[in-house]
Amino acid sequence: MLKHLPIYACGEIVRGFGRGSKELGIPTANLSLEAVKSLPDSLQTGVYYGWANVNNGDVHKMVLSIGWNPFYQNKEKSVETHILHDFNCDLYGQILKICIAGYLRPEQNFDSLKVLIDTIKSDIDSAKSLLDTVENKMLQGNSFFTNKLEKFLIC
Ligand code: ADP
Ligand code: RBF
Ligand code: MG
Repeated sequence: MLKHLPIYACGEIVRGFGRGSKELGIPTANLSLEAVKSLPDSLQTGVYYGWANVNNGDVHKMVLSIGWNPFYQNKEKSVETHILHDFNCDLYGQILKICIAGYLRPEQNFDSLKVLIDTIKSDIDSAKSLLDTVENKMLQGNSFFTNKLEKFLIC
């Protein structure tokens, strides 16, 4: 599975349950179903790190969750990106581009919301330092992030 990385993907940011910001204080940009389906089946569920931009803007570090969120037992598989940047607005309808650089851990269930939040915060710390390697910084500069952006094009 890991031999497929890095993976580049893009799609429209759609609405989820709205829990990321409200319950966790960690907003996640959820990819459209078409974009989720465009990812290889071999990409296992779990937590990943990489790079992301919105509507061809600056490329920021990100953490990514792929799966059914066992803590919430979602019925639909989701691909959610928390971008390590403060946006002052919501991003629904905009185009998210991601580069999945590496795998962190499987999705888990937790005894409390606090443990889920603390675990995501530690994922963020890991991603920050892992993305500082020369090899991973090169991915940030890939022309994929600046290539012509066509709305609703799934690549
Ligand atoms: P939803 O369940 O609808 O995805 P969230 O609470 O997870 O709701 O996130 C809401 C929205 O917050 C995202 O879709 C995006 O538009 C916005 N947002 C603001 N800042 C960020 C960020 N740093 N990373 C990801 N999304 C963000
Ligand atoms: N949800 C889980 O149920 N278990 C997890 O282990 C888990 N890990 C996550 C790691 C990261 C980096 C992020 C951004 C989200 C994670 N989530 C996990 C998803 C979380 O429950 C979800 O973002 C919120 O429910 C809002 O949609
Ligand atoms: Mg979300």
